[in-house]
Amino acid sequence: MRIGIYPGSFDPVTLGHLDIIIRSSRLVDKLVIGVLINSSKNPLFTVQERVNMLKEVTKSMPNVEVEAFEGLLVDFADLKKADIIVRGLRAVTDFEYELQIAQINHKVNPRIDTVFLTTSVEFAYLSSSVVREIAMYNGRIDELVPKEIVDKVYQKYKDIKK
Ligand code: COD
Repeated sequence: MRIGIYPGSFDPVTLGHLDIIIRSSRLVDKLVIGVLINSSKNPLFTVQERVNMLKEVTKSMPNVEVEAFEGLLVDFADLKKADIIVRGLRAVTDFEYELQIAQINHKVNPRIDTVFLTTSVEFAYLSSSVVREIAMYNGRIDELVPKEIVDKVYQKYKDIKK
């Protein structure tokens, strides 16, 4: 069984992430989406909220699981018996950082390789931080995130401003 890990912050999940999830889930028998419990990044959504949103948008995908993780990605990949780490590439700026991380991860655990999927052009500009910034000022995000989570993002900012 070929198992892939798609790790990230997903704060929140975007249509760019979803595109990579759909495409990479076709390349493996099982895809585990690993949501980083990142204390240093001070995320907008709690890890449980990020996991729940991902579960909701992937509920029709039988070979996709969502789990939170902390610590080293390669250790989580090992725990899940994964063969590959999936990452998305948007631009050359992503490449430099991603190449270094992929090489470090391979050095730490040579059993695991990183596979890169290039972004679909319509999502090349898209990131969670762009979504957060637009939503913070009440701009439209319905073409940026899965429909199931649009209201959750607006609600989060309403709760913060209370
Ligand atoms: N189109 C295509 N791909 C996209 C798009 C888009 N529009 N937007 C994002 N992506 C891709 C990203 O390139 C990335 O591959 C993935 O989706 C997730 O993105 P983010 O931004 O949610 O997640 P990141 O990049 O913040 O995740 C970082 C990790 C959690 C993977 C990393 O911090 C990590 O592995 N941490 C654990 C500690 C560790 O092992 N570090 C490495 C050794 S130093």
